[in-house]
Amino acid sequence: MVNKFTTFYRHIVEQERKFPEATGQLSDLLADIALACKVISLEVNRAGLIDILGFTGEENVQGEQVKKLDVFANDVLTHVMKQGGHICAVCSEEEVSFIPIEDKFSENKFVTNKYICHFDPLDGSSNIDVNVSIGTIFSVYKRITKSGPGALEDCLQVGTEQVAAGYVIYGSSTVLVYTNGEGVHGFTLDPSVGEFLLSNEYIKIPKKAKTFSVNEGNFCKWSPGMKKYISYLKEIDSVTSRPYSSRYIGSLVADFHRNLLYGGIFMYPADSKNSSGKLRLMYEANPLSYIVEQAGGRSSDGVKRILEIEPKGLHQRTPLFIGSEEDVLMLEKYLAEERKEVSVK
Ligand code: P6P
Repeated sequence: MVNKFTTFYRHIVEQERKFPEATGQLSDLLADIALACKVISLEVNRAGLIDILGFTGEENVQGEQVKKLDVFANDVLTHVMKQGGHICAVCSEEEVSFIPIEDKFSENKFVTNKYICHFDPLDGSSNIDVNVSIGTIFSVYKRITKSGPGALEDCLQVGTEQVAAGYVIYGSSTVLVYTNGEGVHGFTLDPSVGEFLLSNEYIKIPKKAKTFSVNEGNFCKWSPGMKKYISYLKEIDSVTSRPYSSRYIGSLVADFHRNLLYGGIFMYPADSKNSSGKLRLMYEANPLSYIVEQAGGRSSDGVKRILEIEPKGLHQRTPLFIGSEEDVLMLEKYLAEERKEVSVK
């Protein structure tokens, strides 16, 4: 039975006690992220009332039309991170490069801006105007450089180096899910008290799914192995619970959250148009992969574990297959067969 009045901050402080060397900075940093997401949640839920919908007319680094809420979410997160003093750099989908941040307490003998953060400030933002759930994704690393503002090497770290990761989904309720390496935990925002209250502790993803999530509009652009796998899922075989149900919202955080709780495999493969897929390694694939592995699931680019991909750029894309372990393994088998057939030819 979950204790109803465990706030997010109380939970992270209790988690912190498991690490004797902890200084409390990561707890404060995570609390700052939660604060920023409460503010974003207010705005997202109010967007229908205020004329905040629609386009700013500008484009972001992805060449996508930027919605005002994207800009707002990015600004709130960046501002709160700068104020908090715990990080040396912010990286965001909305920013071309990383934002270095001075050590606010530089007169101290010890370094206080110990961390760096990657954010997708408002993922799925193309769904804002049609009231589909959207979300904020975050990923936290310890800095590599010794002091002062952060550098690119602090920002381009392999996913296994994450110290915390999470997302906030703005849907019928606002839910925060995070891991700091000690399991995956979910909190629901109670707007009446303005607190994220523990609602789901030590979340585990079912080992085998009955649902697959993929944009089948791209079917003709997929590789033969990918096509074969999707066709396999659609065959009728009660022993292996096929055909699977197809569930695709087109909002990564919403699709991922459903699969995390109910089981499922989410796929955004490479295709003939996007040779590296569409989704971003640093602020989409890595944080969700850390979470899914902590929940007992699996995540790969079809060949390699996502968390072991050495990043080359802040906005690097990767194919993403993530969710229930047995299903991701099955998908990887189909793609391995394909590679074998290609190599024999
Ligand atoms: P497609 C939303 O734009 C997003 O970045 C993710 O949230 C989502 O999973 C994906 O793109 C949907 O892409 O090509 O299926 O519309």
